[in-house]
Amino acid sequence: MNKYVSKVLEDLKTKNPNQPEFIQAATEILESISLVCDEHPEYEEKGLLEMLTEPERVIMFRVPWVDDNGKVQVNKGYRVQFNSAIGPYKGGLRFHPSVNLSILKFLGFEQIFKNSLTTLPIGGGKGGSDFDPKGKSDNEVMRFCQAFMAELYRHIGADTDVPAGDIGVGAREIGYLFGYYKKLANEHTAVLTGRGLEYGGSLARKQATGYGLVYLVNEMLTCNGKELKGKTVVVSGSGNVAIYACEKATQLGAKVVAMCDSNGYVYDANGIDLDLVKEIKEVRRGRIKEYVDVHKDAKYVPDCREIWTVKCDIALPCATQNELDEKSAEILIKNGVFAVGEGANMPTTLEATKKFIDAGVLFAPGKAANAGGVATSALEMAQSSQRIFWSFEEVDAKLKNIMVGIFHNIDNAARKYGKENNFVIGANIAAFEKIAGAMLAHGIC
Ligand code: NDP
Ligand code: 2IT
Repeated sequence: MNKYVSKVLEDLKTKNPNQPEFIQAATEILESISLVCDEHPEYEEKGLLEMLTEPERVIMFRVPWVDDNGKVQVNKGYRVQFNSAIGPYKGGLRFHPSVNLSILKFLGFEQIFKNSLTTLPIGGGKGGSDFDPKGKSDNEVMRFCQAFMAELYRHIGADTDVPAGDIGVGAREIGYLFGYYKKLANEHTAVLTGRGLEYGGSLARKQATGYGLVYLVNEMLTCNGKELKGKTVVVSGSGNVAIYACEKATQLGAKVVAMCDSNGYVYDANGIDLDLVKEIKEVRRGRIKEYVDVHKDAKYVPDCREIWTVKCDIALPCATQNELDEKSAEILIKNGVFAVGEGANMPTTLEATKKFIDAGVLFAPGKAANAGGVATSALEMAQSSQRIFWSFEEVDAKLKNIMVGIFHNIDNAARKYGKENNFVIGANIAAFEKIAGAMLAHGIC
C-alpha cells in the first residue's frame, strides 16, 4: 500500500479507536485509492487525506421530548457535516437505537463518495438519533421530530445542509421534521428531500433507491453477458429500499423469493407478493412474519441472518450495515450466486466482499448501487429551485440514465487501474478523483 495512505489509515485507527464502522469504511476506501495516491505525491504535502477523513463539523445535541405517559425522554441527536467540497452537505437522517457517532461517521464518509458518483452538486453528511420510532404513537414521533428539529434547524438550509430519510425516517418523519423547520425558520425551502408530493417532493423519490439499484445491477449484468430476466433474487430488509428493489426486479422479469425484517425472513417459492408486503410494512407498520398469515404455503424463519441460506442467482442486501458476513458469502457462493448489489450502506463485511470478488461474483458496492436515492434527492432540489415538477417518467428516465452512467464510470475507473470487474476499487477511485479535484481547488480550508 502507498506509504502516505497507510500512515493516514494508521493515524485514523489510533485517533478513533471506538469507531469500528468508521474504520471499516475508511479502510476500504483508503486501500482502494492507494494506486491513485502513487501518482500524486502532492496529496501528502497538501494534507488531502487527513482533511478528507476528518469531518468538517460534527454537531451533537440532546433531544428531550415528552412521551404519551407524560414522562420526559432524552435521546441523543447528531449531524455529521463531513465534506462540502462538491456541494452542500447532503445525506439522510437515521432513527434507530443502534445509532452512534461511529455509525454516522461511516455513513457520512461513504456519502461523500456516493454523492460524488451521482455527478450532481452535493457534498456528504449524515445525521440521526438513537430514538426508536418502532412502537411509538404518531404523536410521540411528532413530538420527537419537533424536539430534534428545534436544535437541527439552526445548522441546516437549502444551500448549506439538506437532510433526507434513512432507516426509521420515512414520509411521516420527514413531514413532521419539515413542518417544524418551516415554523422555526419561517421559510418554505428545499431544506429536506423526500418531502411529500403536496409540499415540494419529487415523483419517484420514494422508489428511487430500490429502482436505481436494479437499474445499475441490470446494466452490470448486461455488460457481462447476463440478464435479470428469469433469475431468482433474495432481497434482505422490507423497508423503503427493499420494497422498491423487489418491485423493479419483478417488473424486469426476475423472481424475488425472500425478504426479511430484523426478526426473521419469509420465503415464498411462488415469488414474493409485494402488495401484501407493502400493506404490512407501509400501511400497518407490521412485521414480515404476518406474511405467512395470508400465504400459508410460504415459510417464516425467525432469524434474519439465515436469509442468505436461501439459494439464489442474485443477492440484494437492503437492510443494514454488516448484515452479510463471510460465512453467509460462502453459502451464497456455494449456492451459485453470480451477482450481489448493495442496496443498503456497507451491508457486506470487508471479508465477505473479498470472498465475492475473489470468486468472480459481480459485486456492485453500495456507494454506486444505492446512489439513486440521493441522486433523486438532488433532482428534487433542482425542481424546487425552478419551482416546477417533472413527471414520474421524466424523473425515472433521469434516474436510469444516472445509474447506467455510474456503472460505466466505475467500470472504466477499475479498468484504468488494471482492476477490471473490481467495482469496489472502481467506485472509490472514480468518486475520489472528483472530490480531490474540488478540495485542492479550494486550498487549505
Ligand atoms: P427502512 O427503515 O425503510 O427499512 C429498514 C429495513 O432494514 C427494515 O426491514 C428493518 O427491519 C431492517 N433493519 C434495520 N436495521 C436492522 C438491523 N440492525 N438488523 C436487521 N435488519 C434491520 O430503511 P431504508 O429501506 O430506507 O434503508 C435500508 C438501508 O438502505 C440502510 O442501510 C440505508 O442506509 C440504505 N439506504 C437508504 C436510502 C434511502 O433512500 N432510504 C438510500 C441509500 C441507502 P425492522 O423493521 O425489523 O427494523
Ligand atoms: O444513504 C443514503 O444515500 C440516503 N439515506 C439518502 C440520502 C438523501 O439525501 O437522499
